[in-house]
Amino acid sequence: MSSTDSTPNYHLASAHVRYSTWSVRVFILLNYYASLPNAPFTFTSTFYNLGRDIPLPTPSGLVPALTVPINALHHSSPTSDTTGETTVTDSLAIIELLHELHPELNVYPSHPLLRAHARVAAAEMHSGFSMIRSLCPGNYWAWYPNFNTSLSAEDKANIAKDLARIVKVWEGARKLTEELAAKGEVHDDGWLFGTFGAADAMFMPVLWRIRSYELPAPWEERAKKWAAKMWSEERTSLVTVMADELAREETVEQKYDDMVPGREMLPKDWKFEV
Ligand SMILES: N[C@@H](CCC(=O)N[C@@H](CS)C(=O)NCC(=O)O)C(=O)O
Repeated sequence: MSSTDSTPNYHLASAHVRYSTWSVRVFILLNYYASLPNAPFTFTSTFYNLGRDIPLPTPSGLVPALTVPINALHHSSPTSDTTGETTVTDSLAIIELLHELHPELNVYPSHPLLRAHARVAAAEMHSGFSMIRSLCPGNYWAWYPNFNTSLSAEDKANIAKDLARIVKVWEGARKLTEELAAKGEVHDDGWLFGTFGAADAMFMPVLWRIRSYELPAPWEERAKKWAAKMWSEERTSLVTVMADELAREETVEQKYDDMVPGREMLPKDWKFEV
């Protein structure tokens, strides 16, 4: 990472990402961009133990929360008072702010059609898929190989409905991006909307849940290819994102580990087969 005196430094208040589906969205984006050559910002983080570190020291009492220097917000139109810093909460609001602060990163794509669909995808993830979220709590080193057999028929049907829509969103994103790339209108690195951005980060937690809980996703080819990329690329892989937590026993919360019966540990070398 390279930085200069004018490179802004942000601070992320986060839960340990192994249990926090909201925090990981922001953490993965910050991590990805801060590791780029000529990264436009640096960041530090404080990780809290949910349920133990109460109250969380953020305006909403929730994490994630990102603290940014006020002069970074005013970079294009300085006002009289740009001293100090401010804290922004809510994962989607933080992602929108990163897009505004660093348009060159394409947190949302620069192509208007792709950008519209990337925003829909991020927003749909933010407010939707309630069955998977409530029945499959985030616990990303965990593996529940027999989870499906323990579900009621009703829960299975509800999860199947969420999975069908999720795969359609991923497949649709990749198809549209490929079509625009074939016409030379966008650059495509294989992420949902071409370059790594908001939609990839927003969907990372449900992708992990599909793996952890062995959920029967009705895979389509492009969606599966994206999942495999997300899972195995160095900067977005589970092992990279949680390297620190893997080594630190104090990040484990028994309460969350015991929430769903039948827990085993995810084999670290597991990969999506495409
Ligand atoms: N809509 C918010 C939700 C944030 C949220 O609910 N965060 C949880 C952690 S994942 C939290 O801070 N819980 C506080 C606690 O459990 O004490 C977002 O997207 O940031």
